[in-house]
Amino acid sequence: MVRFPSPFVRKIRILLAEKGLPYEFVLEDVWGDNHIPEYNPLIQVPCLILEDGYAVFDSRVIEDYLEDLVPMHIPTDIYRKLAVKKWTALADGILDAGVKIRVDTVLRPIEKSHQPWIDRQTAKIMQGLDCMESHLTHHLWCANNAYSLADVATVSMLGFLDFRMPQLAWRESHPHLAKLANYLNELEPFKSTLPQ
Ligand SMILES: N[C@@H](CCC(=O)N[C@@H](CS)C(=O)NCC(=O)O)C(=O)O
Repeated sequence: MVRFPSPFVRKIRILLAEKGLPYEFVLEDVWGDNHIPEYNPLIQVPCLILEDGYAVFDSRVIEDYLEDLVPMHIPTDIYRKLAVKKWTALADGILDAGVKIRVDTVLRPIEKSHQPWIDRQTAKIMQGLDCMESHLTHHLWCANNAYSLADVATVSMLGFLDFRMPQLAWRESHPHLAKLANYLNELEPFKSTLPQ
C-alpha cells in the first residue's frame, strides 16, 4: 500500500511537527471514497480541521495560519517574506505540473493522454528545477540564506519527483538541489514523512 504520498500534505506535516503543534492525522484516499467534500468542496488534501470544526484549505492558507500561531518559517520583513513566498510558489507550481502529468498518464487511458500537454508540464518542472539549482549553486538555503518554508516546500516537492516521477532523474542534473534534499531527508520530521 502506498502511504503518505501527497507532497502538499507532507509540507504541512513538517511545519506542524517543527512548530510543535499537536494534531490528529487522518488518512483519506483523495481518489477513492472519502469524507473530504464535507470539509473541502475542492476535494483536495491537505485540509486542516480546527477544534471547532472550521476547515482550512489549501496548503498555502494553512501554512500562513500555522505561521501566525508559531512564527518560525516565514520572515516578517516584507522582502524576505516575498522571497520565501515566491520560492514556495515555484515549488508548489512544479508540484502542480507533476500532478497534471500523473493525471494525464496514470489516471487516463494511454490513448487519451496528450503529449503536447505532458511536454508543457515537463518543461515547467525542468525550468523550475533549473532556476532553483542556479540559486543553490551559490547559496546553502532556498531563500534569504536561512532555513524557511521555502526549503520545506522544495524538499517536499523533490520527494514527490523521486517517488512518482523517477524517470525525470533530476538529481544528476541538479546536484545542489539533491544535496539539500539528502541533508534534510536525514533529519526529522523530513525522514518520517518521506513518501513510502
Ligand atoms: N493548491 C492545493 C493543491 C493540493 C493538491 O493538489 N492536492 C492533491 C493531492 S497531492 C489532491 O488532493 N488532488 C485531488 C484533486 O485535485 O482532485 C494546495 O496547495 O493544497
